[in-house]
Amino acid sequence: MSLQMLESLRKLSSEVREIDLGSKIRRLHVSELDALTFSRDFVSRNKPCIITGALDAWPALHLWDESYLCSRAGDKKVTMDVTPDGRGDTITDVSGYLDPVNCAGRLPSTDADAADPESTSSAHQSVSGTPKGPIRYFMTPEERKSTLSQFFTLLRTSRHKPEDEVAEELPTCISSGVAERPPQQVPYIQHQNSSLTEEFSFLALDLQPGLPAWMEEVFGEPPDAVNLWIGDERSITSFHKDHYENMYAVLCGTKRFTLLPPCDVWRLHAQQCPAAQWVLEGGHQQPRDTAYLSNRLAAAKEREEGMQCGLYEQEQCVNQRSLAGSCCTGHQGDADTSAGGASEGREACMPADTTGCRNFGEHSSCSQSGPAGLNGSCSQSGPAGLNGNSRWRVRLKESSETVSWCPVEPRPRNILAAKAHYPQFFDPGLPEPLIAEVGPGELLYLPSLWHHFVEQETTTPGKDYVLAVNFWYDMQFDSKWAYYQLVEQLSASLS
Ligand SMILES: O=C(O)CCC(=O)C(=O)O
Repeated sequence: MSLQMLESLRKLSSEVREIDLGSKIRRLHVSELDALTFSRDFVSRNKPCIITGALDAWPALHLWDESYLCSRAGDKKVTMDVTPDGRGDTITDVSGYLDPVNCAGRLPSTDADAADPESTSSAHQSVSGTPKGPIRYFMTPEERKSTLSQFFTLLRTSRHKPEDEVAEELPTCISSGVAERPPQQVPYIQHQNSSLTEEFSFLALDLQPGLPAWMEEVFGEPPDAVNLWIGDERSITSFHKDHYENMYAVLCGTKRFTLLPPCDVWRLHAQQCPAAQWVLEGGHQQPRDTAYLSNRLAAAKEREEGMQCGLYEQEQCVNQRSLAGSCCTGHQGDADTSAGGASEGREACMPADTTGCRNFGEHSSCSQSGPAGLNGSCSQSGPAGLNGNSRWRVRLKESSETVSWCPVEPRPRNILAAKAHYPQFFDPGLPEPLIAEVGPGELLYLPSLWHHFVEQETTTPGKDYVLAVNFWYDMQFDSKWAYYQLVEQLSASLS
């Protein structure tokens, strides 16, 4: 049955391309469109296009740069999302951030037989008796309030890649042979609560006269949300879909959208993962100025002079106890195949006390791993910590929260492993994703339910950031939606 189903889904994906979508996204000038043509040729057919010339009258297109934006924003605090790797809202192998000794047997989603095709973390594999596979959480970014000027400072200083520049100077924890490095931070303004109208309303006039009036006619009402996006090439948005019709305007730099139509949902190998959030613990809550790196280097040297590795390890373990505890706060809804191991772990590490719970106050079952965390057996914390003041940690969300998300990277580092893991995505007999490269002044119509993976490049001379604004309009829940749900259910039953 499932082979037959797979064949039918393959046919569906191919036919949709042959009948209507083709393999290229059409680019057309706004003057070629009106309500009727846009609705007939694109929206009703759930078909993307790139529109040129629609933003020509926006003052933002010419005015917006770092100094203008910062002077308009002044001291106002806005939300920036920060991650260690530029990946917010994505399935991440966090094994490098967990303590392998204390977490052994208690990890929520370990699959020892499956190498994560994107994982760069291998430190945990070297510790005998500990899980050898990736540990996947759906990670959301840390949300930090800062001024826009602090955001730009962090965007720039964090490009210094402390691990490259400072690594040679850093102390190495001998027992693991793994150098502890300062935590990398990648900031991205990407808050999606209609951030432009909620947090950046002082910029709204710069978007006048807005999108062509006929667009609202087509979508039936004003946009539900207008969002501002500011980042650089380090920030990547993983494959997902939205229940919105999306008009995505790029103002500076280039955005590359890798797109799959809704009927291809079965090719994305969605996985259910526990949900967690990145938290940068200690020291670096506020963006630093350029003195930050040199101060940190000096601190590292000072530390190196007086440091006993054992003490250092112990300090890490104190921090890691609550993380180990987090492995055993109930993921009752965890659909991962390792759930059995995780539940054993839950029993095995019930709290002796709750001293490790300071970041997990909301979880009554939150625990620490007991004396093991203090006995020096803790070997390393992966790329998280340098000096005991600052390290990325994984904070679990509500105890039962799991998220279904697509793990596929369209251009993976390890293509062979990726093909083995995600054969439906990389199947050479199936159509390739469509690519939309959207440059300054261009507007992408991204139809509802299309899966999109978004990268960006700082291609505008003199601007080392990418600026964009998007408009989300409510989608119509019509018969296309009902068909889509059928495909999604078939896809879920395939896996
Ligand atoms: O620009 C990005 O990074 C992501 C955009 C996106 O996912 C969206 O507009 O729905």
